[in-house]
Amino acid sequence: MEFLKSKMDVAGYDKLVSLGNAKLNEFVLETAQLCKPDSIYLCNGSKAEYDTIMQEMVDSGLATPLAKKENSFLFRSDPSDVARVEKRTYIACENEEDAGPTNNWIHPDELKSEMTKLYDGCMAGRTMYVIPYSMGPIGSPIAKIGVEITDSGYVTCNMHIMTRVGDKVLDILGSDGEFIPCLHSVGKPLAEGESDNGIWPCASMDDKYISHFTDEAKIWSYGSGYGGNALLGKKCLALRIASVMAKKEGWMAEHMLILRLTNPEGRQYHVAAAFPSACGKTNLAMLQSKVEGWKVECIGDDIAWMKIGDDGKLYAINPEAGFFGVAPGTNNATNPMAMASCSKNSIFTNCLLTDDGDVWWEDGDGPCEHGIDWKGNEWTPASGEKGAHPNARFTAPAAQCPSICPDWENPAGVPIDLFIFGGRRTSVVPLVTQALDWDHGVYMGATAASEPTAAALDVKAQLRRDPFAMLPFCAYNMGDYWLSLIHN
Ligand code: O2Y
Ligand code: MN
Repeated sequence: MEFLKSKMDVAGYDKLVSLGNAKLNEFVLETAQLCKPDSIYLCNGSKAEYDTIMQEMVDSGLATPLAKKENSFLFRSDPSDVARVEKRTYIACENEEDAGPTNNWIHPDELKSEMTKLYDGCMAGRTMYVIPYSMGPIGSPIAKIGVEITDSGYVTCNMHIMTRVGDKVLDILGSDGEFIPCLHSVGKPLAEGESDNGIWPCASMDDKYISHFTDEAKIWSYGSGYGGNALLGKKCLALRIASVMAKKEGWMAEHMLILRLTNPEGRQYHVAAAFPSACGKTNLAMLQSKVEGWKVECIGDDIAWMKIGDDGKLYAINPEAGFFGVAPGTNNATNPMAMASCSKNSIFTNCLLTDDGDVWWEDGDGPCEHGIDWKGNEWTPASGEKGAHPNARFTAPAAQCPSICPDWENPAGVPIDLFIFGGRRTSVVPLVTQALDWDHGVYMGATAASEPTAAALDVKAQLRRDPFAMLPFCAYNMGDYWLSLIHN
């Protein structure tokens, strides 16, 4: 660490030294030596920190403050960097068989050698943020700690909302605690005196990598600043890396919303539901009951970690702290809870900016006559183009959802009573079918198919099988996944 201090400005140096976590210090030191940032900043998770990083992005033209929404900001990404890219998403492990037929396998040595060349000097001119974060309530026996190192202020602010960041996580980590190392760079080093000038930094498609080293539980992402490619706690850690850990440790990491139903007699039921990306999980999770006397409360809208408790029941937690929801189609009729969740303290990406300083998107609340579209061009309904990108997003704190369940942060989780497997189908299959028994339910989940959405850039098929909505996220052999679910 002495080496770093002598070479660059390291905010948080004393904290790192006093913590004395050798694995963390090595991760920071090795990354700094490889990526060569101008400075290093250890995140403490405070509001002041969020405000400072956001203000820097406002000053540099990357973020636009919204006059109509308290403490909320709009970002426009590069038009090539608007969603997850599955063809650039890799599972690297020693044996190809472990990744199975549904993953994009590569040998770890080959991937490391390709990516190390790209990482060399990639953070020049930038700050390297070190983000200690917890997936799951801090200290929960089901929670996991990650440390994301990134050169993106946008990623850092989004991680503040989507995960639990900062000093409390370091306290739990201590000098010998385990964490999942996550390295991210936008892949756009700056020359001396150069700045982004308000332009979203990223690399070309062929240089984008979202890589998961599943044997050693670590993540390397390069070249994209967007969503699931860059906020590494979400799809990369909480689904792909966690799916492999869960298999080894005897629990489950699933692409599922969690909700609580309470009947008129006060009996609670907990539902976990798996639908592919952008197929309505957020809307179902935030449902409001129209049936007299029944109540619906939201626990999570995207990911469930589940473990069998001492009483033999399956308990689920939502490992996330926020929502990264699809904006188009969300409005006060389809999902008033989501609209309230993102009414303040939120980040919007690739939405249209209205003339009065609000955000707008297709199939939102009412029309828009004039604004600046997601590409930064003047827009009217006659433009013939979308005002917001179909995968435009809001990042909002889960605690702001009016229907959030009082137990959403319960470290013990909630007992699951039933599963739903669904997808986007406009024809052929019945709207709802009930499985005859457990094995029939496994068969239905394993064979579910869905139409493509804007959540993944490169998925164009008319219809694709998406077993348990985990096709892009199960980082081990899908055959083993199915077998583990069959009654025995
Ligand atoms: O990278 C993106 O565009 C978002 S990916 C995402 C975000 C929130 C919830 N689910 C997903 C997904 O792809 O399943
Ligand atoms: Mn999802």
